[in-house]
Amino acid sequence: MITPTIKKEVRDGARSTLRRAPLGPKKEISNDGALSAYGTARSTVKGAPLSRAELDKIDAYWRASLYLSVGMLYLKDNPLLRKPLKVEQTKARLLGHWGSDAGQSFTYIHFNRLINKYDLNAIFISGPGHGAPAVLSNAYLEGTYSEVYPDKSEDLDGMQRFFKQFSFPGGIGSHATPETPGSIHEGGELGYSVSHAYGTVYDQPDLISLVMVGDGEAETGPLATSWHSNKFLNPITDGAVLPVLHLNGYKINNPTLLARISHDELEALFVGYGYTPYFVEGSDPSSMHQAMAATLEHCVLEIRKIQEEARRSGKAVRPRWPMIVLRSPKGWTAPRKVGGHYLEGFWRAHQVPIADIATNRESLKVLEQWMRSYKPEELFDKNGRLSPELKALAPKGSRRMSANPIANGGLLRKPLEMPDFRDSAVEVKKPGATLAGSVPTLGNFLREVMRQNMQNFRIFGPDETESNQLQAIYEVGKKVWLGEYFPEDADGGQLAPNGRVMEMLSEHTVEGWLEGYILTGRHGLINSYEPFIHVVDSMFNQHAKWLEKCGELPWRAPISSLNLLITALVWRQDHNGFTHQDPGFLDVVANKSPEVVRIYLPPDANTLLSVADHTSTLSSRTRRSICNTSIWTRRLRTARKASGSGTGPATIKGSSPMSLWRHAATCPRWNP
Ligand SMILES: Cc1ncc(C[n+]2csc(CCOP(=O)(O)OP(=O)(O)O)c2C)c(N)n1
Repeated sequence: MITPTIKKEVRDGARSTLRRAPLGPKKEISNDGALSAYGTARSTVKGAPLSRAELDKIDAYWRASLYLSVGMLYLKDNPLLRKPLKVEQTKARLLGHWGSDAGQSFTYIHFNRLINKYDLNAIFISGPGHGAPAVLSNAYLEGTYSEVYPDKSEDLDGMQRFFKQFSFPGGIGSHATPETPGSIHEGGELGYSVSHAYGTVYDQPDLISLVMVGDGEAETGPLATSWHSNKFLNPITDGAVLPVLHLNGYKINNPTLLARISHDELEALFVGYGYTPYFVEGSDPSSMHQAMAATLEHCVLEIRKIQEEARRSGKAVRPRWPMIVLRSPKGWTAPRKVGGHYLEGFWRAHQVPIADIATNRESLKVLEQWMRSYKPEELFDKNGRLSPELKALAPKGSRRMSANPIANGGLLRKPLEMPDFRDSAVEVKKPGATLAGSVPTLGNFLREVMRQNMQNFRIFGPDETESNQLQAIYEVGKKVWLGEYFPEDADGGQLAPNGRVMEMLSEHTVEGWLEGYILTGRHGLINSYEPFIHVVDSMFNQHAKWLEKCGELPWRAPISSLNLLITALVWRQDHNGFTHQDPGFLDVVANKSPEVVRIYLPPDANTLLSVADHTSTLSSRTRRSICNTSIWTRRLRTARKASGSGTGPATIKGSSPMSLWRHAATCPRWNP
């Protein structure tokens, strides 16, 4: 009898592993234990790079951002507490989130130091998004907010309006929504921060996207799979993502899984994903400042070293990219207990931490004391402006993460160089007589589009580009692959470290990449089977909503369309039977405003070419989310019957081919 073992097949003989992995909780959860978010900093990277004066200033800047964050949640008047706080100066309905603000702001501010020191080109992506006060307060401290919204000026009146508008009727939402300068990711529905972040850095070699990942968010499927994006990052031609897993321990009501597994297990998880995780853990501000300063700097230098080495040698190998695990208390710097219940360091700090200020005078007092603990009088001058000494810590101009034009990608977007689509057309001598596949014909055209746009156009898909018959594009751009290579890959594998097609079997991840790519000013297309594009229904919704909101903001420049080519129609159940899903993705698209979506149903090869040309050109001018679909079979059958001939442009009695094709789209401007 053969005893089963964990076996690893290799070409030159089998090797097996019978070692037992060192799993299982090894460390107790206690205030002194390694899993506690409390205490003096514990960190992988040692060192204290900050002088006393620097540390004090960074701490003061952080306090300023935290003061503003709490102010946003509660106040509609008396912004700097120049008078004792009264209930009527607070908002009647308290909304927003506090839990992740301090950790996010802490990371943001420490990265500012490195932006200044190394002249970094960086953006910040707030994974949970509902930590928006952290991002908004930093945009305000950097002056960007007042530049974009002059009525939210850097003075007492402006601050009062800035506070009041947050989560207030007619104001802004409590997430990093499109109104937030510097944001390309609103959070809201959790799970897409890492794929968005990677999408931003492909083909942007000097960009670092600093992404804060919620530990709750990290439990979602889309986020869990998106860690693999590092296998598609070319250190020569792409920038870098620096993920910071925000291990603040709790979600809305529950502990997070990653905060309650052993240190070894957590480390092994991220090593397994191909990262080098650096830990920064604790709650004592002074030592945490030093630990975070040292760790972030170490990571930036490591990123630079990886990139310099790859760019010098010309060898695009897959390195172990750095990442950070920041374990800090949820609601850090709030009172530890209120009314006998744990607040800071517990799930109660997730949203508005003290909710009964209107009915409980004691709670109002606690809130006031808490806000005053940040010492606003030391941070802002008599007019309500951040003190010049602190202001000097913020990066300048477009180096501010809130003002980086990459996060308003339409500003940087270059139109695609478009070949003439007629050059790829199928010759039609007489109607209904020519047989030609639509998608292969499109593949020929996309190959030419790619050839002329090798730096700002990519094609994405879960695993179906070849199955969808788009393989002509591989003549110009192969599939990105930074993993290991086997000899058989040379036999039609089409893999290359500098490819232009991105395939991973996660519709979520490829959709996230494309969104990140176009939100930062580039162009692309997803091809996917109709039965499984449903997987990203909800991401599509979120992107469409983002676009709709952007349309109301004059300062947001239009970005390229999100193009989806949908193939393998579910109407054909003869092959896969009833195992595949339904054609309902179009229902999801069709219920969006026509201002943001277009559906095209091109019934033959040449019409599909015309659609591809139209949508690509359109994307250069307007803000559109377009569903390029090839759901065409039923309409064509109607046409075929009428013309009595084979596949190809057909006529229905009394109508020209033009008018027939026109019915195949929801776009009034398409002129096939
Ligand atoms: C996909 C999804 N499911 C559920 C929610 C509801 N929700 C909002 S916040 C939250 C907890 C998030 O925890 P975490 O990501 O750790 O955020 P943080 O603690 O940093 O605020 C949940 C479940 C959501 N926003 N998105």
